Amino acid sequence: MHICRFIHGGTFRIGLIDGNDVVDLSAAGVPDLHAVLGARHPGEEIARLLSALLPRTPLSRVQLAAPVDHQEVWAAGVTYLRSKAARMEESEFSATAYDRVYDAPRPEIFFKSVAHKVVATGDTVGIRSDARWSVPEPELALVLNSSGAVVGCTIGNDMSSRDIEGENLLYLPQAKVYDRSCALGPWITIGATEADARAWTIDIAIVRAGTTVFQGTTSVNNLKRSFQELASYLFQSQRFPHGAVLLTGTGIVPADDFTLAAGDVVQIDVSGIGRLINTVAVV
Ligand code: DO4
Ligand code: MG
Repeated sequence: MHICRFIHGGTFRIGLIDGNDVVDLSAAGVPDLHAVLGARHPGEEIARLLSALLPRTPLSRVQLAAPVDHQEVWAAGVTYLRSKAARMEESEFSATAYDRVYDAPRPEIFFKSVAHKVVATGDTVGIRSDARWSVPEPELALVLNSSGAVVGCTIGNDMSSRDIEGENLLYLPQAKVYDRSCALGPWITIGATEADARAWTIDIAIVRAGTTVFQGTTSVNNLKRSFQELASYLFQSQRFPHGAVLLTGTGIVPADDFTLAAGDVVQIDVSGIGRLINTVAVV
């Protein structure tokens, strides 16, 4: 089951993807994502809402919005071996830190975005004008309720400036947080267990002027830490009344000579969810 945010008549609405249609749950009084995802049983709450006849619009005619409204977006890092190896290559200076955090009990978790800055599918992701080496990071994103339980999953792109991050670990917030550096979408998939999600694949293709210049694939099962382990560190000594979104880290890193350019199209597929697609612009 997929829950989306979409724009209709200039307002943001909550919808349910039903085949080729979007059913407008906001017509039944749903004000925001938390009203559905914060319910004790989101699936049952949706079934209850669907007992009324609600307006539907073909998905092809709907403008999807990023599937966050009041949630902060956080991100875990160095959770796949490929990410650890890439960071250690990128910076001799920080190699030990990446090596240590991969095996440490406490994961790396950093703040990524406030909700209103998150880019939706179809919109533009950014590369910094002062970065020389920019990459997308295709990641499974966990949607957590206010108790820290996983209630859904979406696709995330943790856009990153590798030269800035590699120069000094203390520059990580600048490498990770800037305009259009976080994309989420196309919607939130609910009802999958962690075991279901671990059978999913994550694929990325980067297309430049009609030619695929990078392709990569990984399995969610290569994620070293459990979903609950990551969520519990995020929720340690911190409350999220509307829940939160947590990117789980990347398992795909392009070769060191690759950098994104304006106009590139980044397409990320997660087999159990769908496709997140964005065009790159310099910000
Ligand atoms: O510490 C660097 C960031 C790691 C990251 O974002 C990832 O592994 O996905
Ligand atoms: Mg990342």
